[in-house]
Amino acid sequence: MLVDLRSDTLTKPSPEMRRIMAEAEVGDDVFGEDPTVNRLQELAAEILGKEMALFMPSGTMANQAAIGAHTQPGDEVICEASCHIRNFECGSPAALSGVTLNYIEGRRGSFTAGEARARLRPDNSHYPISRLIWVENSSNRAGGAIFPQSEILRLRQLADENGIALHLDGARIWNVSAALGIAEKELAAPFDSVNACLSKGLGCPVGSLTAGSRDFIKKVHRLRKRFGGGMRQAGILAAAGIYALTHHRERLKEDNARARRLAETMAEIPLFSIDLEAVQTNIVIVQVSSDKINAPEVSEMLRKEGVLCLPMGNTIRMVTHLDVDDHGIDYAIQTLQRLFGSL
Ligand code: TLP
Repeated sequence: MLVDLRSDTLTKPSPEMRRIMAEAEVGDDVFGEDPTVNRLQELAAEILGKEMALFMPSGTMANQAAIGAHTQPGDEVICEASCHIRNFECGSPAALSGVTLNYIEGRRGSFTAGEARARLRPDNSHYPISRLIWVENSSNRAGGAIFPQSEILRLRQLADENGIALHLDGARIWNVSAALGIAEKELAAPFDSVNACLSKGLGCPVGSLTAGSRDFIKKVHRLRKRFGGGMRQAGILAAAGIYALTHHRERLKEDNARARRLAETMAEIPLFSIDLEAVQTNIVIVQVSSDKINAPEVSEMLRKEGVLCLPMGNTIRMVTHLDVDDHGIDYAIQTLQRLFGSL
């Protein structure tokens, strides 16, 4: 038995998704002539509640193009310390857009409007210009925790008072929507722009979406070309996106529930310490709190039993997804209890 919990990016397209991809009507999307890409973009704009959406090759490119579209070199982006753009995008905000990140050490990946307000730069020639506030929801590194929507509304007010843009890295907005029972467009409404990934919980092989106003998407479109992300007969990939948006959102509640079961099991094993309150969607991050065994060793022991997880520092991460069912989670839980229950 193999239960791969390293990431929700590991899903393989289902036979039905592959069939729909193979049959997709295509054209050259750099000419704007791929009907399936155009359909996906219209559907995404509708679901995310924005004027327009653009199909992007990856979440990283979607994030970096959004930063580039909102800022000028020398500007500053206010974000949370653990966010993906700061830690896992190889320095791209500096390398591609020439911006610096003014990061807040928040809680569970979120921060308050008061904390953001304290980071705003006065209008003085010594300072960078505070141009963009960045929210990640759910927070990857905080174990899938949800950024409180009430605080997001306060951030909107702060952004309006100061003429700043507000962006959402909603790579896993679908899981947040499933957890809260709130539509994605409502979650995205306070933001000027939003990114969402098709290649994570939704189970597509490739792709992300960026949504916002017509003017914003025009800038993102140019940056996508500059970054080498103009795609040709991309309808084959967009077809998977349309299929996933239509068929795979509803089931994300199951992934969230499975992550919760995993987390509750691990909370009972003294070797692991876990912030159970942070486990609100499909990610579980536990600390290995022992001086006898470390996270890579725990991960290796699990691997030998067919349970794959991701060691990060002295934590291990497990992410539930489309290709792990209840049977797989039962096996992972039994394996954790058997290997570590008495340690
Ligand atoms: N996250 C991946 C890895 O890069 C760590 C994962 O396995 O979780 N925003 C967030 C919040 C993300 O978690 C990720 C990917 C991205 C953006 C980037 O998406 P891709 O991998 O499509 O460039």
